[in-house]
Amino acid sequence: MAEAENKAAPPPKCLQRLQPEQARGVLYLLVEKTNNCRDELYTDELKEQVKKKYKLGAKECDEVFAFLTVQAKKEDRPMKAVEAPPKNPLPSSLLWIDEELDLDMLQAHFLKEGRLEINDALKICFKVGEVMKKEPNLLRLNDPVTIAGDIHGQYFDLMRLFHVGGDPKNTQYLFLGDYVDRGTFSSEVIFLLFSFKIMFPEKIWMLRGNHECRHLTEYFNFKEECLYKYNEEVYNAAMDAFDCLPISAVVNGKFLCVHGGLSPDIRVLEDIDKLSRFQEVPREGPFCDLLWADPADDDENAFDKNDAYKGWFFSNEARHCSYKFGAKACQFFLQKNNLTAVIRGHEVKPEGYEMHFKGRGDIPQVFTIFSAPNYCDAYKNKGSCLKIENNSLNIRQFVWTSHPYYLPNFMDVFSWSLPFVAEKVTSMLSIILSKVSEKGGLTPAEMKVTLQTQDKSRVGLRQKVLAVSRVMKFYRTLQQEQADIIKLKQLSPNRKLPNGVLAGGKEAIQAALKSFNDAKRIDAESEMYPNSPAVTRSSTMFSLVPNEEQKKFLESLEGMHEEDLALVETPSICVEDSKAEDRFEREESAQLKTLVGASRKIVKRGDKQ
Ligand SMILES: [Mn+2]
Repeated sequence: MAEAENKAAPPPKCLQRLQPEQARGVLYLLVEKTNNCRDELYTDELKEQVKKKYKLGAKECDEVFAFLTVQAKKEDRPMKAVEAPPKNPLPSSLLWIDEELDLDMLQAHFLKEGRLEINDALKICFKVGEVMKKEPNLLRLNDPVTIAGDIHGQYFDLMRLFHVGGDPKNTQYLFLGDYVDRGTFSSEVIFLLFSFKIMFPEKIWMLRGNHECRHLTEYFNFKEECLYKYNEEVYNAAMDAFDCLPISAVVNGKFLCVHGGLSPDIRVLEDIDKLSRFQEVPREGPFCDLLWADPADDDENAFDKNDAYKGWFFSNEARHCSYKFGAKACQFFLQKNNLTAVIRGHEVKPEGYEMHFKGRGDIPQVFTIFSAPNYCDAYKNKGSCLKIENNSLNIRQFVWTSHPYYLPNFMDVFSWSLPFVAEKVTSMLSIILSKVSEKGGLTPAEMKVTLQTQDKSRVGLRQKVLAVSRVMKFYRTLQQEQADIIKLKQLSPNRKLPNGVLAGGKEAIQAALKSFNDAKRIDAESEMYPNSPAVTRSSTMFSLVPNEEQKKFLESLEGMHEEDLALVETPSICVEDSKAEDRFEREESAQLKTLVGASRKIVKRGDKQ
């Protein structure tokens, strides 16, 4: 019905008799009388009023009402420059052409914040699962390929990534996982990427991140988003699809790509193939390590004669889970498997990327690539992607894109406004109580006396006044700092403010949001394995590899000179900041939005550039 109303455009002839002001008069009369509730526009009483006032016949009056209803809908949008999201899900007939997905249509529909029919969402999850089930644990790919790190529900930044990294219809992409949680457009991200995967199964490759599991999506906001925008069935279907994601890839036989990092239980690449991956990500073990591990910091690699395992594997305190892997472990693994470097995501970096373990030869053994700029709307970091072509590595950085606003955790406006209401209520209570208390005439001195005389009712009242005014102050801070608190809450998966921030008052709240490092410090808890006691791992070298072999490797390192290391085949590395991309938002994004309803162009499976 809404569709039909939207299309009813031509103004009725009789309206031409009315002056524009008169027509507006009718509209305002209607809006005022019906308290802006459009469903009540057609009351007989109102019709009589309008007929009389503007001297219209019954049929003419019907026409005017129909026309003005449409006008009223347009008029009641306070920000007219901001287009309203599509009211209805994208019809299946527009999404599918036979069994092919219209990717342009889908991309544009999501840009407008549109949704899918439940059945189509389920169908996409099921189909992508079927495609990925056939893939091995370790994909073997060749360049050219664009590698992207964490996306975390930042659909609008994903559009910019496509712009910087190449059109996914004719560019090979490898995604390192963490598509969902934290951001508020995770469903759009996975439905679009899944659709690309279905249409280009040999061009779009997706690995599993630690967030692609039930445990984390329940703790963070992806499940909530699914329930808000779709339903539980869709959430479960997405989880089943996640269980099918492969967990690693090798590019050119030289670059190992995973979400997290190395595991002491994986000494050769073939070990990865042996894992059973069609399940929830385990709490520990090699499968967990690939998705959770982090490279050690430089100071953690320093030589320590008291610790034989320094630089190998040790407990990952920041994650409460898995290991940190050091430069020695990494170099041993790369050498043993004839690899050049590990490429992984999993950690936000100010520049969008980081090169680790440059060591003596200045050859990085590990690259971190993070593709969610201004992570959680708070980190102010850049995003990046890594292009591998002819054994040269090209890192392209990009900045963040503005996106439509959701309150944290899909909170509704009523919950959001509670601090305002609460402040008013407590201030009223405070006034009432203090009036009563004044009548009682208690000064602090009297209070002492009263305490001694055990006048419980008066003391009780006084204490209530004090308690209420404390609560009032608390609500006032909440209300005054609302905007910043909301931002901070965005960093919090469980609607709680980080510990101690509120007690620190306005200064603490603003300081927390000032820089990358502050955001990271406040957000540290979110990087841990949630709702579960920390698992501490004792330091170790590779398991299943004779200690002799690893010790020999250490000795060989001691004897090596910088020149020897420099001889190791090294790729050329180039970093590019995409500052010239500012046109993107104005032109391309606007162009994308006009695509809905435009002529439909389908790029067929297997099409080359
Ligand atoms: Mn991660």
